[in-house]
Order: sequence, then C-alpha cells, then structure tokens
Amino acid sequence: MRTDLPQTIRLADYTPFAWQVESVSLTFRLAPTATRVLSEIRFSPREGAQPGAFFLHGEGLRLIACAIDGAAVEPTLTDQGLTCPVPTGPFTFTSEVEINPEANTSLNGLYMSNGMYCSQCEAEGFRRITYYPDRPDVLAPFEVRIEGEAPVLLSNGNPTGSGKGWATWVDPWPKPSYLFALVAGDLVAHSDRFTTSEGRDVALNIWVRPGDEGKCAYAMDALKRSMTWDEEVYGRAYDLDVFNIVAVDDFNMGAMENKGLNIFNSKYVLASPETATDRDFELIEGIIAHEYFHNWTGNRITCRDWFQLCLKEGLTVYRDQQFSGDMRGHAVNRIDNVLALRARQFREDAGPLAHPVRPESYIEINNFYTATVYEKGAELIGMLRALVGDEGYAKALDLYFTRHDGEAATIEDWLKVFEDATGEDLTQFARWYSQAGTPTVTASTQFDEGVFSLTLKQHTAPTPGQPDKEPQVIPVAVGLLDSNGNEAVPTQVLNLNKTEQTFDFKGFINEPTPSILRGFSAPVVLEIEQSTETRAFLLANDTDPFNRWEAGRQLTRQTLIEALDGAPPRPELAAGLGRVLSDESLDPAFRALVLSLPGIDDIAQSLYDAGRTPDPTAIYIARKGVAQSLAAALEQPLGQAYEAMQTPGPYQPTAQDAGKRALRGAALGFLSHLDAGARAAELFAASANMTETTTALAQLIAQGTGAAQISAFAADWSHDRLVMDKWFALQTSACPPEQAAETARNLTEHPDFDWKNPNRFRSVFGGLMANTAGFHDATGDAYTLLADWLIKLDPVNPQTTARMTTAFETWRRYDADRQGMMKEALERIKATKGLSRDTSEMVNRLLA
Ligand code: 0A1
Ligand code: ZN
Repeated sequence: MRTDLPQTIRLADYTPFAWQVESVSLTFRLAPTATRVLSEIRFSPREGAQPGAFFLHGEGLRLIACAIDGAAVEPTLTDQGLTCPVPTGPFTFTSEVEINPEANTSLNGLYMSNGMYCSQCEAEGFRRITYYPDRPDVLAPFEVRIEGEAPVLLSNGNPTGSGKGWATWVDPWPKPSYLFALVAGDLVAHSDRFTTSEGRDVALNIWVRPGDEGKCAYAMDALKRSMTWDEEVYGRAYDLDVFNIVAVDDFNMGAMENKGLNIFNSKYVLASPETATDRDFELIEGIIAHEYFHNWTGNRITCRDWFQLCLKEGLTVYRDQQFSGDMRGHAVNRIDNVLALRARQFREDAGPLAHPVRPESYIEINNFYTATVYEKGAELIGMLRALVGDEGYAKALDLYFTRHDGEAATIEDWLKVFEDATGEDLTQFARWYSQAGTPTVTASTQFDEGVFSLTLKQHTAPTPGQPDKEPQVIPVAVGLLDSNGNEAVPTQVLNLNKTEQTFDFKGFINEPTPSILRGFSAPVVLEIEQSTETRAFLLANDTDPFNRWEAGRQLTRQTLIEALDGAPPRPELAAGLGRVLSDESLDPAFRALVLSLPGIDDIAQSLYDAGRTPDPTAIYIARKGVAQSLAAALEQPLGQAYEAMQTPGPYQPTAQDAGKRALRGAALGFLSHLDAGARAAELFAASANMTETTTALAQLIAQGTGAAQISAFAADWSHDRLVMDKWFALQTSACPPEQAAETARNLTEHPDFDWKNPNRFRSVFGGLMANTAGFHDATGDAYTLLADWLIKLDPVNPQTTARMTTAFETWRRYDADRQGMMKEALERIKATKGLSRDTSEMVNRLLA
C-alpha cells in the first residue's frame, strides 16, 4: 500500500549521498517465486558530507534480516525503503530479502520471461531487488554470486568462477545500481572474439533461446564494427574481458546498457533475411551501437541524477547517429533522423507533454525517456559541434573523457569542457537545455544594389510552465545558389542569437537563391515564403542533399494542403519528383525519401500551426487523391523504377540493396493505386525476403484486398513471435481507416494476442496509433478501445501503459467532438482506482 501521495522530485533539491559505497557483494539464491538476495555493502562517511538519516531504497521486498557490522538491527520500514541508526565511521550493512520474480509483470527489477530470469534496473529497478542507495551518483564495484539450476548464470563484469548450480562475477569498474544486471536461463551463445586497440582479448557472446542462434550473425558483426568505430573515432576501447548481450522477449524498451551485460529486446538482436526487414537490420545495427557506446558515455561517465539523463542519452544517440551515417551514408541518414525528430519530438514539443531536454521536475522518471531527452538531446550536441567546429569538438570530448572518467557528471560539467577546450562562452547556449518548445525561425530576404540580405527572426511559443522564452543560439547553415544552380556562396554557419538579425552577402549581379538550414543545422521550424518555382528549383539543384529533399517535402506538403481545399496537384510537383525518380546519379534510398509523402499527422500539425482545425479523414482522402494523381502522371517512370530496382541474388542487408528495395517499395506504393494491388500480389507471391513480403502485404491491406495473403502469412509464420508481431502491426497500421478500430478489436481476440508481452501489445495498439485517420476516426471507437486496454494493462505493466497514453497527446488539435471523446478517454483512465504513478502523471499532464 502506498502511504503517501506521489511526490514531485526537483532538480533544485539535489543533495549528495552522505556515504561512499566502498564495495557491494551480492548472493542470489534463485527460485521463481521466492528468490533470496543476500547483500553485504561496505559504507564509509563521505568527506565533508553532512550525514543525515541513513536511508536505503527498497520496494516490494520481504526483509528477512539485516545487520550492521554483524549485529542485527530492526530498521524502520516504509513502502519506499528503510532507515536505521548507523555508526559514525565506516560500517558493513548486510541484509537478506525475498522477492518473487515470477509475479513481476512490470518487467522492472528481477522478473521472468519464458522461464528465464532477467533484470531491468534503469531507472529505479534495483530497489526492487535489494535495499540500496539506488541513485546514479553512488558508484561502487560489485561482486555477484548466483546460485540456481539454470545452465547459464550471468552478471556484470568478468566471470571469476563457476560450478554446477553456481557462478561468480566481479565487476571492477565502479558503477551505479541502475547498471546492475543478472540473467539466468537455458541459453545458447553465438560467440566471437575482439582484440582491442589496447591489446585486450575480449570474448563476445550473444545469448539467445535455443533455436535462435542462427539469427545472431548480423548483431555480432554490428557489435564488432561498433567497437572498432569507437576506438577509431573517439579513441575509446572496451575495458573488460567479456562482453555479453542477452536477447529477451519481454522487455519494455529497446535495450539496456548494463555494464558488460547488455540486455536487448529480442526484436533488436535476432535477424535473418527470411524474418527481418531492411529496417530491422538497420535498427539492430543502430541499437547494438547505441548500447555499446554507452560503455563510455553512460557507464564510465554516468549521470549525477536523473535530471541529467540527456548527458548520457543525447550524447549516445548523437554517437550512434554518426556511426550509422558512416556505415550507411550521411545524407539519407540525416533525412531519416530528421523525419523521426519531427514526427516524435516536434509533436511532443508542440503539446501538453513538452519539457526541456533537461527537465526540472518529475514524478516518475520513467516517463522522461522521451524523444526530447534522446533525439533533441542529440541535436544539441550536433549544434555544439557546428558552433565549435570539428577540432573543437574532438578536443572537448577528449577533455570530457579524461576529466570525468569514473564520475557522475552534470550538464554544467559537459558545457564546461567545451568552454575550457575551445574558449567559447556557452552561457546562452545552455538555454537549449532549460527551455522547452521548438523555436520557429522566420526568414525573409532582400536584394538591393548587389547586396543580398537575409533576415532571421526567432520565436518559441509558450510550453507548460514556460510562458516566456529567451532567444537561443541557433546555428543556421546557409548557402546561396546562382540561377544555374551553382554554388554562389558555399555553406556557412550563421550564428543567430538574437530575436532578429540581418546577414548581408555582397557582390552579386543577379539575385541568388538561398538554401537555408542546410543539413538541418538546428532543431527548429523554418518558415520562409517561397514560390513553387523556387522550391522546384531547389529540388532540382540544391547542392545540399538535405535541403534538396526538404524542398521536395515543402512542395508535397503544400500540394497536400491545397488538395484539401480541392485544388489539383501543381504540375511542378510531378515534374520535379519525376526528375528525381529517374536521376540515376542519385542514391536510390534518397530518391525513395523524396518520393515519400508527408504523413497525416504531419499535415494535421501544419494545419493546426496555420490556425486551422485538421480533419484526419479529409487529409487521408486528399492524400490518397494526390498519390493517385502522381501515380497517373508518373506511371511510366514508376513502372521502370519498379523493374530496375530489383535485387537479384541472395538477400543482403546492405544499405545499397536496402535503398533499391526502398525505392522499389515507394514505386509500388504509388502504382498500387492504379493496379488495385495486382503488382503487390505478385510480389507477395514471389518474395523470398521479409522486406518485400511486408511491403507487398501492407499495400494489399491498404487496398482492402489482402485477406488471402494475411491468412497465408499467418500460416507460414505462426511459430515465430517476432514475425507475428509484424503481422499484427501491419493490419492495424495499414488497413483503411474506417476499419482500424474493428481490426484492432478483432486482433485482441486472436489466440496469439499475448497482451502482457509489450511487443505484441505495441504491435496492435502502436499500429492503431500510427494509422492516424483510423485512430481519429469520427466514431471515436479507437479512442474507447485504446483507453479500455490501457486501463487493463496499467496494473500489469505501468511503464508501457504510461508511454502509450501519448496516443492522446495531440488531442487539443482537433474539433470539439474529437476533443471531447479523447478527453473523456483520458478522464476515464485518470479515474481508474489504483492507477499507477506512471500513468497518473501522464494523464494529468495530458489533461492539464
Ligand atoms: N538506457 C536505455 C534505455 C532504457 C531506459 C529505461 C529502461 O527501463 C525503464 C530500459 C531501457 C537506452 O538508452 O538504451
Ligand atoms: Zn541510451
């Protein structure tokens, strides 16, 4: 029972822990319903600290006994932990507790998945395992002994011994408790080795359930490439003798960077050409890299408190994006990242959940693993780099690693290394960490007597708790093109740091065309009045690939909005897209991105920003109409691309082949409007890889003609959980909007709908959320269905429930009827008796 109301935790209240933890020794006696955890923790008073009451976190633990220096103590227990009197000098605290992993459905702490023991401790799960100062600024070396029947018993660090029914591990690197991990089960390894630049011979293992060992090769290869890359690009080598990765089916997030023992959602490890798509391979590569890179940015240097989460996450996302760019091509990678940023982070920043990259308060920290902390956090690093240059960045990072290795650091520490390494004053830049909201940069131009003037204004709309914003430092990369499309002024970074500034470029005879915010040099919304001709000119000529794509995007967005008002697509659009489509000098992956139309959610936000009330159903219809007319105008080159982009021979998950398949898929998407899915049906029948199979199936489902293929797919793949997740997701995400809620409801009645498995739950309901017109269908059926299921899931898995309430974060955009129905759904969730702290914080913020 909770004895008090949920508390707000504030950055301003930070106080250090008054004791140092010298060492931790843990013994686990594993049993599914009654695991015993014995701990021995050596504490000593921290120099200069003011020892207050001694408090250890602990939740859901049955205390068997505890002692200080061997003498039994009777602590005061609350539902959050224990307090007891302690000696003034160093002392050893021992305890024995009992926990029930089998009953733990929250997947937080020690739990069971398919008979395997598995832990998840970030952010505050360790307190569900034993009594401990469960905060990231308490670092200690850990020794672990595991006793259990499972053949494989794993923990952090290096193995030091094992026998029948036991194993011991020592992790010499002091770490916070959120990086602790334990896995025990009947697992098999896909193994390899890696020799570091420092000459350390490291054993690499990917542990999976028997039968899955044939699906680990790609993840292993990605791991070795990540290790090499971090040595070459950041000078960071691995620091233990083993690196273990475990794949688990029941997991709330993507993966977790526990020291020396990364735990992964199996979806981001297991892959074969038959079962995984190009996108799966790309995600596996990126997430393997992300977790590995955390070893230095997160583990060796960790966060002082959870407000500093972006210190490890923003930087690690930035690093994994750099890596993916190096592996797969920077232009396409940047566009993909910006698409994701706009879809998730801009949406968050524009709604009731907007918060700064470094929030100042929270109720449940698990609700702050957000696109703002991660993706916008990464954008801030990219801007810092643009401001100090590549060399300054490298110097600052070297200083960061030497100065803070082994520490729990803050954003102030991070900015200070940049200031010390480069001499820059980053006082104003720091506002990016404390001000929420996406700045709008409005650009206008003037040409007068050979001088081209660019005026930039910045404005950030109010966000919850932040009515007024100060101007930020915005690096705006700009280039100027002459009338032949040649670079008249190559890219330079303008430093916009006032509300309004004008930048002059001199010496022109004819007025140049500006290409602004090249490479998306800052996470802002750029507003500029441009004619259709100018956009078409930039789409044809811009030398910056990001802005070339962006020009096409602006054209398609404008066309979609005009189509809503009944206007036919402008001919410039089909002509511009046709040229890109057939330009063989361009990367197919880039061409596919230029051809992809903005989604319904994107258009809805644009309309809302322009002061209109979006109707998702109308946008769906207009978008379909535009796609049809583009398909008709470009039928011939689309058909050609569809034929030319085949990838004969065995499937290869390379960026090159994936790009061809992406362009082929984009062409198929248009052509399906003309042939009622005939090509898609052919492709489905002939396909030997999951990318083409799912591309074809999605088209058939969207056309409403896929019943036979849906059944065939299920018959082929009912034995494979990850593939069946796709089967569930495709149906809810791709089906015609008026069928979405009904499709989702029917799927929840399917015998394989294991709703306690987060991947399966997210397949059905994440798919429904992604079907924007379906989710917002005027009946409100989807709102009701989702609310019903969130209410059901909350007591079982609060974290996943809370995350999925974001389906409603755009509710204020819509008309009164939809608003009323969404509000009612949220109110109903809010009124649920015993609602978790996680979900309750989210619905309160959504409704505020
Ligand atoms: N640190 C991990 C993500 C993660 C966060 C929280 C979790 O449980 C609440 C699990 C994983 C990462 O960035 O990969
Ligand atoms: Zn991370």
